[in-house]
Amino acid sequence: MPNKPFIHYLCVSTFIVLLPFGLTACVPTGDSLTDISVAPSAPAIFNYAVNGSKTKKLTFEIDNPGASANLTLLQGEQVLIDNLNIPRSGTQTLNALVHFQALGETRLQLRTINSPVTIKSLEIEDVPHVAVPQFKDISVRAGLDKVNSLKYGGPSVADIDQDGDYDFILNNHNAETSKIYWNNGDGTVTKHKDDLSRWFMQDLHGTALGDYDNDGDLDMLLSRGGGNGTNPSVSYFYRNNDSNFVRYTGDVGIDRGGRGRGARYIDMDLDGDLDLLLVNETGLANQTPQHLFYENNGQGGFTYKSVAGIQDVRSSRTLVTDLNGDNIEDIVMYGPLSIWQGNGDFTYTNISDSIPDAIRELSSVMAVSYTHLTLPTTPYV
Ligand SMILES: [Ca+2]
Ligand SMILES: [Ca+2]
Ligand SMILES: [Ca+2]
Ligand SMILES: [Ca+2]
Repeated sequence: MPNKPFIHYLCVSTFIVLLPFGLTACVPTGDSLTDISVAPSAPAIFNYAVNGSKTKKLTFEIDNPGASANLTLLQGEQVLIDNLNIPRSGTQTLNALVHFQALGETRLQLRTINSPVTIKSLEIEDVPHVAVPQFKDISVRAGLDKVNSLKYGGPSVADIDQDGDYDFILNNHNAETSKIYWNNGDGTVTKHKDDLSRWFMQDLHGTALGDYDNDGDLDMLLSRGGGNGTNPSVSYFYRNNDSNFVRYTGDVGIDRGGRGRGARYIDMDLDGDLDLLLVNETGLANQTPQHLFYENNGQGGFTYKSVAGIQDVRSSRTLVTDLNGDNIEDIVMYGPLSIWQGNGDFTYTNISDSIPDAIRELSSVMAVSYTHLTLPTTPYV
């Protein structure tokens, strides 16, 4: 017997403008809603009675007139869905699991950014057998700065000081420097005490950690942006000297600038040392190559290498993984999506034709992950 909670809602913009004339645009239909208009300046607010299980599956049929949009669902101040990516224009179906804190009447709010959207239907179903992981923000208690700065890329997480726990580099883009935090092993961290001012510079992007000289410690690459394409910058390379990072950029042969976004250490020629891929955004003049490859010369330095094909891809996000299990790293470039199979000799073969059409048509892809799925013999939903 499906749950049939009582639902009623109103659209804020409609409320303000049309309340004297009635709320004819928003028609509740039991546990499904239809024709909800949400605009960046006009969220939709509605009451919802949480009955049955606290965990629900929400299925949105969304019409997006823009190129892309993002949808957020809030229960009071609590975020239930954070920037659900609506990746293309037109009508599409997306779903999400949410966990309500309590049963009973509550007020929900839908927000959108980048484009107004119309939710043609929203179906809400009980999923009592699924547990949604719950997280609590302990950043300040743990010793992390909460800074109001744009971010780029996720943090770099590794045991930098080799004491058995993960340390963190948190990337900030503009108003704050990127920061290293040492894990104290007791649920707290300590901010790197050395001269952070040398990293207090603007237009920072992603970081990467890898042991480029095979001496047992992790060395760091810090990507720098290119002033929106006007000022291509050379990424900074830091060698790890007993957990002190010393900048060696030019000394190790990294000498070409770009509109830096991220870096990846990959042994691209299978000779046992880590080579470098510096991923850049497209420059204003569409310069080529867009991405920079450096071969590790095995003697503490890098040598620039031209890698035909992949170096000119107009994407600036990267996933490195071994897609075909041959122990050679492959590269997924995305936004737009293309897939490059590593050949182990510093060449990459474009195998993008293997992408299903439904995925190839997506635009504004913001994240890609890879996992090995073993499907159960008895399907469950
Ligand atoms: Ca550590
Ligand atoms: Ca090292
Ligand atoms: Ca190598
Ligand atoms: Ca491979």
